[in-house]
Amino acid sequence: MITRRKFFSKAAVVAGAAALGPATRSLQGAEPIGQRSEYPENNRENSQADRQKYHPGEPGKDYTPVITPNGSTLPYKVVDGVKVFHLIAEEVDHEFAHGLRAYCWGFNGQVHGPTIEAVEGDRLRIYVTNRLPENTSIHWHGLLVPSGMDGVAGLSQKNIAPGETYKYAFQLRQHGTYMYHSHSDDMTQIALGLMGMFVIHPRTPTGPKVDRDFALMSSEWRIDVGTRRPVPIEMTDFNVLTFNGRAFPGTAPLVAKYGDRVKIRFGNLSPMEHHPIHLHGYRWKITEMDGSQVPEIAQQAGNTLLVAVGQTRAVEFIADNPGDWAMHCHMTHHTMNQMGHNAPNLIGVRPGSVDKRASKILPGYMTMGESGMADMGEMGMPVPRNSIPMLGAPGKHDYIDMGGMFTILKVRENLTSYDDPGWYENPPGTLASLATKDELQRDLGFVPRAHDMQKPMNSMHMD
Ligand SMILES: [Cu+2]
Repeated sequence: MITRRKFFSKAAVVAGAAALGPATRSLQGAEPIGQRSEYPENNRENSQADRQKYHPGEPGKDYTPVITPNGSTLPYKVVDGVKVFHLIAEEVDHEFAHGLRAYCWGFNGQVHGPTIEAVEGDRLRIYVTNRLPENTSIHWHGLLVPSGMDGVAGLSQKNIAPGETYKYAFQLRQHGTYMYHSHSDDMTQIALGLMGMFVIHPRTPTGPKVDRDFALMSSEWRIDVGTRRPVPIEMTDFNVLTFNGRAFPGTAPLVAKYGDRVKIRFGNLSPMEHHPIHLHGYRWKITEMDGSQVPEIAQQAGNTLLVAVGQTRAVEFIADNPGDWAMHCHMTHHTMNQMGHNAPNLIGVRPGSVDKRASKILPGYMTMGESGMADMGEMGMPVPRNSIPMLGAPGKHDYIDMGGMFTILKVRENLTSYDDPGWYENPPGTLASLATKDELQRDLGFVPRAHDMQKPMNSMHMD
């Protein structure tokens, strides 16, 4: 980065050169004063050697591309050594999971926008076209850019009016996991989905190479049952929770080969809530916080990681435990689909003849939830059009009564591709099963039945 002091000293040298005349040929190639470069803070690095050093990073050669499950990576082209991207903010008819669509705001036909991926040192020009009915602007969340490129409408730049295209130009001076999002009418535009991930790979990678590199952005929405427009003024009662704009069972699994080094980058741009993301079957290490690398000695191990609104985190682990592993926000209401929260509590209630009597005036009436709420999705009750109340998914062993911010890590031996390998085949002896009478007699000394549990474990003699 060229500091103010360096800029002035350079200006002084060039001014001096003009006064000295042809004696100072060594300054040829320096930017003439008054002619501003698109990359003013990097003029000094625009030499031939630096252009070589910072050639536009290439996927597969300079980095292992990130996988955005249910999403994509924004394509680019190189013009005179600069990577050129184009984002189009527009309305998108988006599917959250089969059975629920809504008119959201996204980029390039997607919710959320495609992941922008580049390499530290790359020079970027990002064009942003506004096809929304109101002003917008884009903030590069966490990126070290000149103030006028920071995208806060009114503060850093003029609004991008409907129909206009703005140009952002900056050089990437860092690496790590970042995000981009609207910074104009933020409450509305973020609630409707105008955001995406921004991944910058290191120019000179250190540490072990990652085999599978996933990016997941968390968000939350309020979509009233039967409607098709997220409610931007919601503050507390969100009913659709998503990874990359999809609610389970609409989330694509994360597939890894046994032995792969897996990296998962989390970003959270939910309007209001933080999400503790929990992975089953593994212990990961936290390698990045808000894009900054955590030194190896300081990398905390764990299995649940709070990703607050506005934060990014990255974790790494070796996929050494084959199976189908749940990964989800651990707030239980964040793994439900469009559940209302104003229903009466009927757990333990015996409906008696209520159903029969009520159905005379409300055909099809059925008291629900008196033994818990797990069955509601599976029963396939008729639901209002365009809604997924309590939707889960058929699993290998039973119905999976999960939804929302939930996905599955699938780790397999002998994979030939990273396509969804289907359900995990449990090796013999590694699947929870119905206990036999012999086993119960041997280990508990009795066979428990539903209504006579007189002998709980804590009354047994442990000798
Ligand atoms: Cu959550």
